[in-house]
Amino acid sequence: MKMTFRWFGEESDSVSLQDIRQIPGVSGVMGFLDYKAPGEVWTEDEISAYMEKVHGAGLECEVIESVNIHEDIKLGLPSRDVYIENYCATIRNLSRFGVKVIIYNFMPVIDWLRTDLARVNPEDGSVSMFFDNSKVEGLSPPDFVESMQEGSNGFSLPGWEPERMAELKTTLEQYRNISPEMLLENFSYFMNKIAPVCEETGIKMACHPDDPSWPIFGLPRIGYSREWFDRMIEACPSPCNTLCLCTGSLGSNRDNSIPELIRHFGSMGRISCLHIRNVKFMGDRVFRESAHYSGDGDLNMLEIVRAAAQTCPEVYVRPDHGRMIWGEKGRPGYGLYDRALGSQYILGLWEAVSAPC
Ligand SMILES: [Mn+2]
Repeated sequence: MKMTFRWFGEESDSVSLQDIRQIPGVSGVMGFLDYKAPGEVWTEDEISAYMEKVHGAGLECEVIESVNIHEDIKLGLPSRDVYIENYCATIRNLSRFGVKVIIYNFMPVIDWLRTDLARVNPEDGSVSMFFDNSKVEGLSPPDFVESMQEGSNGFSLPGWEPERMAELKTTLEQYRNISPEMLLENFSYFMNKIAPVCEETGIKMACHPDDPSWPIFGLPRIGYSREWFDRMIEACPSPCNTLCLCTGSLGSNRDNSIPELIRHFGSMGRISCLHIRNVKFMGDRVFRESAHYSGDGDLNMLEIVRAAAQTCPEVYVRPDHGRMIWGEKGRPGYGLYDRALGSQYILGLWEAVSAPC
């Protein structure tokens, strides 16, 4: 297992590389070029400059989170072939700088969604992201994005970049006649086109689940259950077709047992990355993002880590969204303190479950 930390780049993150370097047991970042739009080629010069900074701070960058998929690929438009070619060029370029895994998601139009980005937890004054499904019902995505942006502390949220949002209405219209089956076909087309390049360069693609893990706003979705992920793997059996199993995203849906999902896909060799975090249910499809500690939420972190240590011991791990604590201000979910605590908790569990009896 390699413990890592997400890093959005100097301009886009309140956390510095040195901050990350000082967290015990964290060997690298899950890196990102924050200025690249979906569909663009990441050039060697751009990657080289980024890697120089990360390596200069004494950290690795073997995972990229994310190279986003252009909407035309998900929609299956004829223009997708150009964007897939660009994606292949990016895969080749990243592989020359030691990258082993590329995370992405296949969610139409909207990325992860919360109804409150900064909800104060009354018992201790910490601040969590929160989701209440009843607040989404009856709202249109554009109304929704507006309320999300207001609470983002001035940071642009991943997947909610202004350029993408400008075209939101048109894109929503284009999805009207796309069923989940068709989305799966478009996924299959994409994966099977890029698989030879992944195999030749040794890169694994890691699909991040939909968040929250059920269909939303009437849009087609395929990445939220064991059944759908089984079908996604069948659609492209290449070993490069893997998951970034996010315990909080999949855990938002109570039908998903996270330790079981990890055992299932881990023993198939299909988990390259794990995002580990906890959720606290507060009603039906109502939850908040809690501290990583099992006792603070509803997921069993010990069983999650045990399943991972037993079925995918070589996985890249990072603590996922944390709360805002100790007065910290930062990108929602991506402050330093709570995620650093989370990393130490996960490392402790991992050490304990891996120790010989
Ligand atoms: Mn995640």
